[in-house]
This record gives sequence, C-alpha cells and structure tokens, in this order.
Amino acid sequence: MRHPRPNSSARLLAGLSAVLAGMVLPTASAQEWRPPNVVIVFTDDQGYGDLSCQGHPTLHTPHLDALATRGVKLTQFYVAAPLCSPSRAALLTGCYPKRVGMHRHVVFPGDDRGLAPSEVTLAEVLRARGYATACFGKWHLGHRRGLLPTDQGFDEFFGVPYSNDMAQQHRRPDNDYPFRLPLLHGTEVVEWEPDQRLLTRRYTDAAIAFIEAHHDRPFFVYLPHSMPHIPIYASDEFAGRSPRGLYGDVIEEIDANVGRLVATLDRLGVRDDTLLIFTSDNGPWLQFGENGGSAGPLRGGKGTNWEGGQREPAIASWPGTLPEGAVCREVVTSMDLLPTIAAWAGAALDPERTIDGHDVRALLRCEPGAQSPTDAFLYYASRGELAGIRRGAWKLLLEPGELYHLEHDIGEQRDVAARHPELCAELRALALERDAAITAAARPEAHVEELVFDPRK
Ligand SMILES: [Ca+2]
Repeated sequence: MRHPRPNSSARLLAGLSAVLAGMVLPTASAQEWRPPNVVIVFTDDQGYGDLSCQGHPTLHTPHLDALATRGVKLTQFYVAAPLCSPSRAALLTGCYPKRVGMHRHVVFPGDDRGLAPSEVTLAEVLRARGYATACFGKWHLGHRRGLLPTDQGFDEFFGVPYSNDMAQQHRRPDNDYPFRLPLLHGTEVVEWEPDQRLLTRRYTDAAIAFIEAHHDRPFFVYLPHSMPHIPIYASDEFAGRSPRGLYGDVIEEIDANVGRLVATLDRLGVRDDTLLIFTSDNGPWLQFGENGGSAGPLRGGKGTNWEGGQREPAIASWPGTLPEGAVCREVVTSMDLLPTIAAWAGAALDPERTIDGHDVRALLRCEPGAQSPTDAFLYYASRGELAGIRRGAWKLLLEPGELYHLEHDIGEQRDVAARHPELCAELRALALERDAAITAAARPEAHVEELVFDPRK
C-alpha cells in the first residue's frame, strides 16, 4: 500500500457499532473521512438486459457480474433522457436536461451549442474537494471553445467529442457525410478517425494510467465508452467470440476492460476506497437489429419513453461501505449521483443552485425501509417535450394518455387508463406542474462561435 488510510480503523469501528446498533451505517466526520475515489463507467446505448447478471442467456459478463456480487445492483435505475447528450447533461449536473437547456436532442458536429460552462458538473464539485479528475471516452456536451471536458472540471480528457457514428470510418468512400471524428487529448486533436476497434481498450488504458498516477489523492474517473453505440466494433482479441454476435463481442470487451480497471484498484490497494458505478446512458438502439442491444423484459429502447429507453442496468460497488451482493429495488436516477457522491465526498453544493437529484446514500447502503426520494419522475422525449410521469408504481404517458402499473406490468403491455380516469388526471396535472416549474427556472445552454477543431471532412 503506497498511502496511509487513517480512516480505516475509524470505519471498522463505526461499522461494528452499526452492526451492534442495528443498521445505521457510519457517519464519520469530514476530518476522519478520506473522500472516496469515484469511477463511473457509462456505456452508450447498452440495454437493461445486456448483462448476464441481468438475465441475458448468452452474453458472458463475468467482471460486471462480479461487480454486482461485490456491490449493489439497482433494478429501477433511470437516466433522465432516452438519448446521449441530454442523458449526459443530467448525469454530470444532477438536473433534468431541460433545467440546463440540454433537452433538445443531441449535439451534432456542426452545432455551436453545449452545456453552459456556468453549470456545475460533478467533476467541478469533486475537483473543488481536492480530487484529480479525468474523462476518458465520449463527451457529447459541446465541442467548441470552452465547452469541452477540460472546461467543465476535468483535469484531463482523452476521447471523442461526439458519437462514433458522426464519423467516416464506417461509411463508403463515396459518402456525403460532411463530418469526421477526432480523437482529442485535452483540446488537441491527436488523431482523426481513430480505429474504433481500439477505443474501448484505449479509454481504459488511459483511465488505468491516470489512476496509477493519482491514487495518492482522491480521484474521479468518468469513463463514458463509445461502445456499444452504432457502428459497433470489437478488437481482434474479442471479435467472433460471442454467440450473441458482434454486439456480444463488444459487450464482452467492455466487461473485460471493467475487469482491468477493478484489477488496477485492487493492485493499488484502493478498491475499498473507491465507489465504482456502472451504467449506460440510454436503452438499446433497437432499429439496428442484432447490432443493437436488448432491454430484457422492458418495452422499447433508445429514443422512446418506454421503460426500455430510460431504465438501465446499474451497479454500485464500494467494498466495506456498501453491502455486497445486494439489490436495490427503489427508484434511483442518474441525477441522484451528483448529490449522493458530493455527500460522500464531503463536498458542499451551492444551495442557491437548484438541482433535481437527491442524496440516495441510504438506498445504496440498502438501509432497511429506505425509500426513494424521487416522489415523481418525469419522462422527456428525444426532442425535449414532456412525455410522461412515474409516481410510485404508476406511469402515465401523456400522449395519447396511457397508464401502466410498472410493478404488475413491467413490459407496459396493459394500458389501464380507462379504468383510472381520476388517477390519470391527477398524474397529468402533476407532470404539467413539475415541468412548468422546471421550465420557469431553466438555465440556458451555451452557444459558442469559436471552433477548437474543424469537424468538416
Ligand atoms: Ca446513447
């Protein structure tokens, strides 16, 4: 071990007394508590059913399954939008995309817009607390001057600014797609059209090197993989291995690289000091058939407000602090991660800045009786329109007005709106009221003229 962990004995004692006292977990003071390292692995377009521990019959994901065995699996984890840019904005700000002006579809290479630099990202929250921060992978929150990860609280960035289909690599030579994909280090283009077969491994290599270099202080690694977003690629080592086809190869390569990350944490002796979260930005892109994923028992996928579009596989692992092999069945959202992690890190949030997420430490610790603080969850469509609401087990989709009981009917097959007109009216009114409040207080996205690179081919 290369650095002391003065909190360990305090944590052990607190843990012991928690057992004796019956279930209340430690709340050590900020002085005793070394802020935990945080690693978020955020895949792109992976479905709710796309892990063996999520019930997939042929995908082989031993490392992610092991993460669940050594942590908490969340079965009702929602992202705040069914597509890339808004979902990422929500994860990093703890806000509905509409609150930060990022609800209108995704950022395209020619766009001048992005997440406003004035927004406070999770990276900024943790950096202010003394963390080393880095983003390795796909950004997709704006790529003009002042909008890249290094402008949003990340000390280091290695990855691509937008989706891997906004590229030339998979297109025919005579294609008329006007843009190309750069690979950036910080704000410098280091390659154009990087070999996409190598992205999963290269992002992970960069994350491992960063952790090796910075584990003597708290670190935050945000690892938003480009895969398994279309077009999918696996390296030679993984191609052709999975009976699920190329999509399975891609998932297994992600899985193996999560395994490399975990092995790094173990090797450096920081696994018990690290909160590792795995999830995906939205559901599977079903229109691509076998090259898209599976939402398992859920209806729909990416771009839709069915559960398959926004409910994601999710695992949180932090040995010694979170229970192991546990399942959290309460609603947790990606917006909850910022306030939850901030609380664990002892980082203060600006009380003047409204966010939508909640501190869900009690849920992740699986405290008996802990209930979701999300009393109502709003669904927004791809272009940002309010689409529905979930309260308790009930979900109302506003147009045309369908009501589902998500505990009795996980696949959203039986619309029971006609049997519950008053409930429908109540939920509709609540959705409109909550949305109106967000709209009234919404902060604008940024628009920037100056290019960092010219994305045109
Ligand atoms: Ca996505």
